Amino acid sequence: MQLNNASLHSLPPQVHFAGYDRKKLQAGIVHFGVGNFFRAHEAFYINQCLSLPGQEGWGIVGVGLSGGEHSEKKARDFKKQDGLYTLTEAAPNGEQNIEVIGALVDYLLAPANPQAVLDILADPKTRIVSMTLTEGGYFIDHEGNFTLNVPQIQADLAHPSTPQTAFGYIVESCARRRKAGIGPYTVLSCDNQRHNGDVAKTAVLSFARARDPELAAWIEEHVTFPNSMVDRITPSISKETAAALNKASGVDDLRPLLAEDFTQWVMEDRFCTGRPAFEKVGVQFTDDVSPYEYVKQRMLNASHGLVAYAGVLMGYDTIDEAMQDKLIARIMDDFLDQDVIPFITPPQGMDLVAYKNTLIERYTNPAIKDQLLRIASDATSKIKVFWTDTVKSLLKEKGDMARVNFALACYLEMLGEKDCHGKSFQVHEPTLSEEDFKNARSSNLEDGLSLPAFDGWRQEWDKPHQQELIEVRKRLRTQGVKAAFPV
Ligand code: CS2
Repeated sequence: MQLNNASLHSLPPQVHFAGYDRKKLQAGIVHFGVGNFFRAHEAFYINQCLSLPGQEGWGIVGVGLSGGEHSEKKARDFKKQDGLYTLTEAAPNGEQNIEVIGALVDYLLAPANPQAVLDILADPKTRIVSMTLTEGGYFIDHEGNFTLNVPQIQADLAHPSTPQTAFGYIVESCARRRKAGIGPYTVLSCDNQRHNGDVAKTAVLSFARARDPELAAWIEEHVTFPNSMVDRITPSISKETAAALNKASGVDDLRPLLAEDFTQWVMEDRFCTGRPAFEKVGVQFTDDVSPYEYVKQRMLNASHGLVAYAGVLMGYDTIDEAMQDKLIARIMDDFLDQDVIPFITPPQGMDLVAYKNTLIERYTNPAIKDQLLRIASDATSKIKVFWTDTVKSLLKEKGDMARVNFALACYLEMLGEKDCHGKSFQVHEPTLSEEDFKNARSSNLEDGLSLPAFDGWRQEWDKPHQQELIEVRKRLRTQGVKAAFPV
């Protein structure tokens, strides 16, 4: 059965829909970056809100920023299905729940129609602009400054009415709202960034200042940028997985989605023009998200990276498979126990060892089979965000760098795109230059130290510590991955 508004009322019994009237929905949120994570996380929460009374105004218009065949196909698929898709939530114990998500009321491909995107952003009914742009998508350097000197940003400054970036769109739409006397909207970042709202604010205000300081002042005064911590493991979907999901649901979904049953969203309650009833659907509010971010990024995302870099080199494909390897399971455990947990203060009442055990359960969830290459993608940007504080703490406290060096050495070796069995794979590293790849692959191991992933602690990084990393790499290259694991 095809999935669309008409078939919503005759879904197979194993497929659930919250049962609200989609005809009554209005767009109140515009979202940049409609990837799997957004569809399994924000859209999942909004879907639940929409079934509550008085929430019809919070439908989401998705915006795709990049063009090309892949994006056009995605837009066509969403259109065919009236924005609907199935989300299979899979628990580690094998239980599954299949839910139709109806939060996406429209999807716009920005390069094809920038005016339509600006129109919806400038519409008074739009009260939240959210985004998942990825860790590297904010043009922020390691000192926390926005980089104006990149082609897309320069293009957006030169041609404000045909932007290419989320920041170009936000600032131009704020200019239009201000001119028309329409109030602001809230900018809600949903990326894995430390203080993602502050990062988004820096990006938007820096861009706005370069364009028009008065407009920047208006944005600073009126627009709010709540920080939030987001969490839900959402793997990529291969053709085979899609077919299996559709077989189980009995629906011919063109974009079926799979996620773990665990989900978390913690945010600051700073919405300048109202918000959905998030508190009724499991979102936690707090005055300070930092302890939640620290725990999530330094424990989950960093250990995810560690397992992924080592696992890819050892020839594993998925994280549940890698976690079966005793060396990997042990280093993940030791890394969290010894290199992370002692240096972080958890939110009140949170037990970090219990959190670690939940991570192990989540990684080994056999239904998810999260791809190591997905986790390892854009590792350069992720290391900057997820590892810098851990490395700095260890350097400061003269801690044991063995496990961190092992992870970083694996990252550098991974850029050689060959596993220990000689099998090739492809990394996705949007921010690395050819020169960077050359340095990572160089037989002079010192060249690898220049990679931007390490910029966050370069100042504190003394020669003996650099040499330690080089030694691990030597072992990796001469004796293989297994021999390079710290004892
Ligand atoms: C992963 C995340 O890609 C990565 O680096 O660690 O996508 C992770 O799955 C999510 O942050 C979980 O919330």
